[in-house]
Amino acid sequence: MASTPVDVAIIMGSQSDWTTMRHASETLTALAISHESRIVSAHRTPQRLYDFATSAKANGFKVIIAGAGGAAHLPGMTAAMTPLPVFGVPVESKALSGQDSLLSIVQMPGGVPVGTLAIGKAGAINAALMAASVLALYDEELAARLDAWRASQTNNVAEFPVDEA
Ligand code: RP5
Repeated sequence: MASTPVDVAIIMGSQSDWTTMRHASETLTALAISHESRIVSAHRTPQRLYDFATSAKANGFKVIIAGAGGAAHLPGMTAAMTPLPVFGVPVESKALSGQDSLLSIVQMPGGVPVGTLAIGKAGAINAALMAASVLALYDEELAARLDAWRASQTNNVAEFPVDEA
């Protein structure tokens, strides 16, 4: 029996990226979107990347979130090998604070797009929300959950600041 397809794949170049990319996973979990997370390195495990990217669509994934730091080729190489939408998250690197990751991911040549988010945690959360928006186009229940998530965020913003301890 075929296994149930998972909607979103979260891939990252290293275990060290999980501190950032877990925020994408947590956001998808909050929206009840099926997903799985894997370490796939463009440089250290190129065959794993090839196998993943070339079979991602056939395996039922609908959106890919790819996080990497430094010379961050993972999102772009993934986008080169799949027609699925790929959202790239620049992980904050030690040497250049993620500026290297950002430029590596965002400066794709015309014809091979990677939807590039902000450096770090904010980018990981927003990549998940972008994935949710795409999936919600054809899923009214998810669209309602996404609306509720955004309404909750709005309701949690206090009108006046308070002194913090
Ligand atoms: C990249 O190199 C990874 O995405 C990670 O952000 C960075 C450093 O990897 P580690 O040396 O911590 O494994 O490929």
